[in-house]
Amino acid sequence: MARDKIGLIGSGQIGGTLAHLIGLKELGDVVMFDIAEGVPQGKSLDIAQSSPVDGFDARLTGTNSYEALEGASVCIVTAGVPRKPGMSRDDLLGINLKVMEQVGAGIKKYAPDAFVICITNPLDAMVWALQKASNLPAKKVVGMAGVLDSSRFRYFLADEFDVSVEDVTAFVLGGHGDSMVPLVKYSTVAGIPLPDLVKMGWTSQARIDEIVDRTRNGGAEIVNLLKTGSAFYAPAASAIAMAESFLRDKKRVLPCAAYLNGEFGVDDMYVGVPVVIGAKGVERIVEIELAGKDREAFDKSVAAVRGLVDACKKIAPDLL
Ligand code: A3D
Repeated sequence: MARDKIGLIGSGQIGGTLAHLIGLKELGDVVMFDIAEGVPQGKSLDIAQSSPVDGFDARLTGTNSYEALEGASVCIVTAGVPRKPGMSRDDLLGINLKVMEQVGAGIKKYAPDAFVICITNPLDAMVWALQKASNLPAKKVVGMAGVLDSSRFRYFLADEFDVSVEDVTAFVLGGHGDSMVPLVKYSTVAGIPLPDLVKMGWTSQARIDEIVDRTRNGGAEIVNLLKTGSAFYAPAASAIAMAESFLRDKKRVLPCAAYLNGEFGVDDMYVGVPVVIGAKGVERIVEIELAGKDREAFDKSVAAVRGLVDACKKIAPDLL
């Protein structure tokens, strides 16, 4: 059986880490694309030269031409520019929106059957724009944020309880940003929900509140430490979990930015919700019941995403 081709559009910090992980996990051959000349070529050659040491077989190539993505089964998009001092959120939105238009056109032409995972920020608006620009079926275009936000939440909880990360499950829903919604009720240690663990005296509500807050600010915490650039190891690992579920038809239940058309009372928008990812892409949206404070927080988060999508519509009305 021929190996799958995985296109990485954007070969920066996350792109390079993705390529390395794909090699180590033998998920397929990798085509790294970027507008920066030499960067995808240099990174792919460097990683390829590690393959004899680590013992993985994968063909890694770098390119500045979309043509090389021909026939890709998965495309992971990190192309874009980060926010620089003096740049407003709308400035960034305008620039990355143009990038999504170019990337969408490239995918549409050369990899129309691919499962597409968008990571570029502002995530929920960019994945929306990418789906419009590529015109691929909405179930084949998803955004990565929830897996990362949930993984941060899981890590902090495992640390708090001094238990294995493997035994902690957590769900973070909503848009990717300050308004994300970590769902305490659906987060567990070996199936025991957090509110029960508070009752059992394993932790206090105040500690849970602090962890929820730290999760919400997880991205900013890393940006402040790194000073140049943002997180890339955990974001790359998270997108790989999504790609693997598609390529191996694992049907994992993962929180992803998925296209909602009525589900959760949301129309024509991408928002973080639990989905099943299998060989057909997003095979099911898991419409859990949200009530009380969780519903309020989710609605607030949806409103924040709506604001970004409306700004996109204003900047690029032809996308619609
Ligand atoms: P970075 O290392 O800057 O890589 C971005 C790459 O995109 C650079 O190599 C650029 O040359 C390239 N690029 C720019 N314009 C184009 C274009 N038109 N076509 C192709 N390539 C282009 O960034 P990074 O890898 O650290 O992060 C990538 C993106 O992910 C950024 O938008 C981050 O904000 C975002 N991000 C999202 C999350 C989420 O959880 C959603 C987490 C971390 C980072």
